[in-house]
Amino acid sequence: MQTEKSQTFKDKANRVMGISKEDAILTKSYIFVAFAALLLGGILGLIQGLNRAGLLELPSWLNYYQVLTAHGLILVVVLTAFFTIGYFYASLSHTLGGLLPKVRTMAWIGFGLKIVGFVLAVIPIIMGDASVMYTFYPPMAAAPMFYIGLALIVVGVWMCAFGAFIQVANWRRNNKGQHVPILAYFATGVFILLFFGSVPVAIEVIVMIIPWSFGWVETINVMVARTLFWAFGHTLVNIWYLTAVSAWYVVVPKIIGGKRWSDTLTRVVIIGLVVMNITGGFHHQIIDPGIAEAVKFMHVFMSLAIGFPSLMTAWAMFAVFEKTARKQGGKGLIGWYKKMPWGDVRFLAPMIAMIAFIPAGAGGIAQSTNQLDQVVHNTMWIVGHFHLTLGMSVVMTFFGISYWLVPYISNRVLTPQINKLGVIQTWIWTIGMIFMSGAMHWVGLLGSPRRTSFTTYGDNATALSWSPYLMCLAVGGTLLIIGVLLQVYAVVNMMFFAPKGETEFPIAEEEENASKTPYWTERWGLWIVVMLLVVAMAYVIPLTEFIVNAPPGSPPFKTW
Ligand code: HEM
Ligand SMILES: [Cu+2]
Repeated sequence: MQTEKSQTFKDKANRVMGISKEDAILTKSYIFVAFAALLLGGILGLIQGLNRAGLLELPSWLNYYQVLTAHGLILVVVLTAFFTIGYFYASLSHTLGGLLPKVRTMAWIGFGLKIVGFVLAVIPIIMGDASVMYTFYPPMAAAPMFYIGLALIVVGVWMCAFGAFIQVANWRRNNKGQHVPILAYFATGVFILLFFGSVPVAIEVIVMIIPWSFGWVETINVMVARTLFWAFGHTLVNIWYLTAVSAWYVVVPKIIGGKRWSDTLTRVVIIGLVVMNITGGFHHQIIDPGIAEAVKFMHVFMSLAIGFPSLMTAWAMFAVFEKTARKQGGKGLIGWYKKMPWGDVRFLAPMIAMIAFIPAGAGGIAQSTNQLDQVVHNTMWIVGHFHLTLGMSVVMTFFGISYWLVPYISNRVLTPQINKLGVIQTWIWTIGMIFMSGAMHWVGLLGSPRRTSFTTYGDNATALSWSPYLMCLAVGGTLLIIGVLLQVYAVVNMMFFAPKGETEFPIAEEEENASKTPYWTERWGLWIVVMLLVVAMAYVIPLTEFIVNAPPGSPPFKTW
């Protein structure tokens, strides 16, 4: 923690006057784009849900796979990246005494690159030249412009990552021997993962796919491409998770009037998630041929290792809740839960998000197991799984954050009306997701494939038996779109119309008798080296194998 003495004048001024105008506009822009993406992506999701239930026939100019590509890209890349960056830049600004002008400029350049990249990627999707879905697996090939757009998005993310590194390094220079404030520490972990995790996908897109999609090279090594994609894709998942976890550890305790869980343990969880993360990629390729069993085993082990910091998180959070509630007079073995502020959306949304992570994480462990994955691979189960993890645990935490972050950056306040709206929104989203994700899991077990537009396979009996579940899916999707509309309304209201006033950036304090955090937690150089060693252990042998014993490469295909 920072001591009084070491605070610079700017630091203090910032604390008194709230966020600087320039930093506020930056985060506001990122958050605005994130929620615009939620609106657009949600509408596309509803179209898919209604189509799959046989309730909506798409017009001839709108293909299911076009919609699916856009839905995936807009929600997986745009919503999450813009929210994460906007949130962590506000955190850096708040806890490190305002952004350096140069860092702010980098974040704006990153913003521009991402927007331009997104527009370039969307044009071919709309034209029907890029229905390759957000995973863009070769040998399916989109128009080159799609990949150029993706590459620009990655470079835009890098600008923001380096901006964050410069900001943190600058603070450390001016505060020698001190621990980086906890949210800035989370931001450091997230941006390290964003940078190192997106290097593989950048290599895939820039070195392999773009030349191939232009026709400069004839064939592509499909195995290498998929592997590079998932080294990134799996890391991305954990970046979202780490972002949500930051709010669980740091913000939620403050909102319930409690203290933060052990600072040391929190930092160890962050280091653990950073070091062990990139190596889980092959659990997305468990069913892929051509990967040695031993390699798959190692990746499954590494994937399950991530469960360890997750369980530590679960333990820590419930300990904080119980402790706080008991201090406030909560009684009984579980009776204390009544003391929690269930009517406060800033608590309710992340709380339900955390609870949802229990079945979500369990499903993930099932999928990481070879034999179990045989049953659910490429079925709707998987879609159910990531709507529960991403659509529920992560996105609902983002929603919960928005109810204080948006007023904070807009110099406005959360009114009781909007809080109430938020509570209603949270329940609608919860019920909608239970319906939709539950139906997806179940119908997946019955064999319904993912990424497949409506068909009864010539009135095949098995396929017909899916109908009631798909109908449930559509009901859930309809509830969710109501949730999307309420949430977007709340954000716009808090950004532009709510009454003016000061809103606090909620950061919980450490416990009074907390033991001193050891300084090795600050040695990021060391942790990055460890991370790279673990990555090398997981990827050098299989990638060498794929390249040296490469099967014949594939020319591009347009399968739609
Ligand atoms: C209104 C809310 C939503 C609805 C109704 C909805 C519906 C759907 C449906 C029906 C599918 C799948 C179809 C298939 O495999 O054929 C799907 C896929 C997907 N959804 Fe959603 N969804 C919603 C919100 C979200 C959110 C909030 C996220 C993430 C932040 C998300 C991420 C994804 C992803 C990544 C896919 C997979 C795309 C692919 O397989 O290429 N969805 N969604
Ligand atoms: Cu994964």
